[in-house]
Amino acid sequence: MAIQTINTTPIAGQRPGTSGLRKKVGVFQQPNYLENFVQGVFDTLAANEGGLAGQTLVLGGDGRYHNRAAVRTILAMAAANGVGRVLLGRGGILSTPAVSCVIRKHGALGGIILSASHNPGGPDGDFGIKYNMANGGPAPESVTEAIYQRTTTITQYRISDAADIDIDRLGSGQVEQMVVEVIDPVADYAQLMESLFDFDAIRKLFAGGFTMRYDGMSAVGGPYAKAILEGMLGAPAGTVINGEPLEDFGGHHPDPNPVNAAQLIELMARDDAPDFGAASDGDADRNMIVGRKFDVTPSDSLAILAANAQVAPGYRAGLAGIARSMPTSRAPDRVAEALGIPCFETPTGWKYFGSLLDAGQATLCGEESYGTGSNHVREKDGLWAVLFWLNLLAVKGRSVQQIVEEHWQRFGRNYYSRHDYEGIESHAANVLMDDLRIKLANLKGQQLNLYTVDYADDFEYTDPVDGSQATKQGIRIVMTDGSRIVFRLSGTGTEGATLRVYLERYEPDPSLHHSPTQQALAALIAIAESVANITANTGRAAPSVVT
Ligand code: VG1
Ligand code: CO
Repeated sequence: MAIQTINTTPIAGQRPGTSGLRKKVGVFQQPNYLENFVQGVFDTLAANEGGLAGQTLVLGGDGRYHNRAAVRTILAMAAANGVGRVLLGRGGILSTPAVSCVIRKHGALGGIILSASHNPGGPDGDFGIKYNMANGGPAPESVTEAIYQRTTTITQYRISDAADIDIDRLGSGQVEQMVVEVIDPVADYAQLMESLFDFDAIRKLFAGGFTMRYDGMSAVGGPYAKAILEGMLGAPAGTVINGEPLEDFGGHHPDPNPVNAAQLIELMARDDAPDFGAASDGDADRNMIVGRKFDVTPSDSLAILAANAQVAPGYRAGLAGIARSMPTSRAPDRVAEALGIPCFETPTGWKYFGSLLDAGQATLCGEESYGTGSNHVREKDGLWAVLFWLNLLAVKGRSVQQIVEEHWQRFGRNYYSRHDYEGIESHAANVLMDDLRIKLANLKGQQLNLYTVDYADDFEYTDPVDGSQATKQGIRIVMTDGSRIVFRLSGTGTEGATLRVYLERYEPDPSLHHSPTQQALAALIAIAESVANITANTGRAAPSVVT
């Protein structure tokens, strides 16, 4: 057993994106690729936190291909870098919200999450790594940037050559001087959920014959959903489908939206559909909520949970505020107004919610990308949202569709859709965005189709708590009636570029709440095409995914 110091040279392109460093598996399998990045993390921590001795780190991932190999490397490097203790999910498994929960509960310095989240897995799929801080949340840009800078000058990394420990058996082991505790991936998380929601009411709901399907998408959410829904809450066996995490997610795209979770959507569209459907993504931080023959948009879901938060014991004391990412619909803003609490608008990515949650200024947060969460952890949390809905359904005794439609009647409906143009050529995507930026100045006051432009800008954000700034966070064209079009390039993809076009229109009149979404947004869709020349710039006549 010896600690080796290995010479290395910087590898280009290790700057983390919206949520960590994500690349094709083959890129991560290159010699020194993972090692350089991990050493960058440890060097940054050593510099910022005054050493790693005696510190605890949490480690786990979504079980995708390369997860186990990466766990072995990181354990050997953590030991060589003097980390005191690692809490490792059994089999290298921990969902993203569970990592956040375990960091907070055990007072860890931070955690390393191995996941490319909603991106496909397998030998030809994607892999990813991300560092989370002591609050349980994603490292802020100042830290991810320091890690990246470190990878550009790295000359050596440290690694132990000690024999591998058994990561599949609960209990303590040791690598060099470092203790490794292999923990049950579900236990701490399940306990936290039980403290937030009315499990008795949900048990009664299931006991009364309420039916549900939870699609684990062959990703990490399955074991959590099985333990909590079928184990603790008495839902019948078979409630969780695709519940075994597979290294390639069974070949599926573990992104819970109506396009990728087609099996669940088809089931929920049948006459004999279950009462409730839900799905989570690769690392179980996203959620999709579906009623019988009825999809709930993520923005509406956030607004509805906020409006009804008092049904859940964990939120009975009320909400301090709501936070949503800028492209998320303004449905939650109307709820915040009615509740007399602030609604914060942040850039895309969960890392921007952390300071508001830490400061007690926001309680619930969400993104249009099927992400919902609260101050219980510092990540979005798929199963948490599903349990919140179950708690709501149990208390209200109404169907999903009734709850959503009653919400629209009270607050109005924000028709909302996102159009993704995936895998387009990077240069073309940048040209499109640059052209739009040039046009911005002249859009104000212009009449476009049925709308008049109120203002158009490139979203900038100053964090109200710590004053940190983010620029170029999405181009938005806002109409005088509050309708909006937002253009952004994705920061999580691994091939070419992905253009996201977000469309929103507010409709106060309940008699007009039942149009098909794309039809209700047709005029805005036409404006987006004409202002950004999407077809000419991308060579695509239509988006590849519409949600
Ligand atoms: C996407 C979503 C964003 C989300 C991010 C991470 O980012 O739009 O809302 O926070 O994925 O989610 P982008 O940059 O591709 O638009 V996850 O579940 O992949 O960690
Ligand atoms: Co995710």
